[in-house]
Amino acid sequence: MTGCSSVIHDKNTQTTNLLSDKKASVETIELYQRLSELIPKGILFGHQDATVYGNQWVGDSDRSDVKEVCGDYPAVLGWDIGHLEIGKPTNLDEVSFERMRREIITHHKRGGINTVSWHSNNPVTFSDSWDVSHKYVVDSILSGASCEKRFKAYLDNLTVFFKSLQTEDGTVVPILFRPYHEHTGSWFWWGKDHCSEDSYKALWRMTHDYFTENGVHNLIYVYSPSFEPTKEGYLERYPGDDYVDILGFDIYQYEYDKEAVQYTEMMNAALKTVSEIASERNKLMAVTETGYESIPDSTWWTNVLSPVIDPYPVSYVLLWRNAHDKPNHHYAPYPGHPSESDFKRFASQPRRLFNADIHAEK
Ligand code: BMA
Repeated sequence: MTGCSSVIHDKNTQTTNLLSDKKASVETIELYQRLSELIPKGILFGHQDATVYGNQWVGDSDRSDVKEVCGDYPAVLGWDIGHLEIGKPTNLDEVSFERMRREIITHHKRGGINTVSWHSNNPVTFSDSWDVSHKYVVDSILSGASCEKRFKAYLDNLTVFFKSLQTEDGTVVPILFRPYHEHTGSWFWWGKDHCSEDSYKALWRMTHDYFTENGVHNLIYVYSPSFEPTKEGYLERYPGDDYVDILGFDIYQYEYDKEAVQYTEMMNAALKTVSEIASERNKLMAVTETGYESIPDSTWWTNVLSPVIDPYPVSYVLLWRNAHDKPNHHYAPYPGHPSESDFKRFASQPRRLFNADIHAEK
């Protein structure tokens, strides 16, 4: 990054809030400041659902596959609140929201950082995020009719949850919130083929406004399209600097790309483009989702991931989940995994930041 920060400490040690939420809480402003300050030190390692399940375990306490391999928790924990909107007690991957709340608070107290994505159900068809059978869901939400009312009730459920993320002393835990992700693809109802550029931006802004107007001030907004190599493509549906704080993207390696040629090319193109935009707009950047399902390349960490991310001012890299109920659906190693020793090498590289590395920074 470029030495940017969202908080300027003036002579009276007051903080100036440069976040998109002009009423962001002090802890939220400070988290962004802390992320800015960590950029020169390295890249935070993140893992989705890391402390609630992993390879052949689910629901244990104080556990994480990554910790069992390298001795420390990820610095960033990823969570998904899909199904919170419809009032279910568990998310779409059966993580209970009670447990998620506890884990978010615990991780915050141990100095870690939490990010939340949202695989929202389709408010028109009542099916899941991937239901694209109705083409105008976003427009229906924005229509002012019954769907808008229903969707605002979804946002109300999220509001209650975000506000409930409190430590014993009443501090509300700051969250890197990443809604409506991968929207430049068309696999979710908020995707490219299912709404105009203006409708997507309007959905994002409506959501941001709704939360800020309803007293949710612990969110840092993270924008994360899928692969978009050009500035024009990346910014086509960008809701604006006043609505976004961190610029990310989701890119995966796939089985057909065994040598990682395409993955490396895509990552490089996206990292270059997004680092330029981030510098121009004084934003942080992150790799908001990545990985190689089941990590069939035993040296993937040091041969593929490190070399591609290290030249860029990346705040954090989030690896997707290690499903306990889908044998090949894992993106981080566990004890006995073929990439275990390479991950240990990766974790000991100078620019890697895990939980303990950032705890002292808090
Ligand atoms: C996908 C897969 C699914 C999961 C969804 C939401 O990438 O991991 O199994 O339900 O994310 O977490």
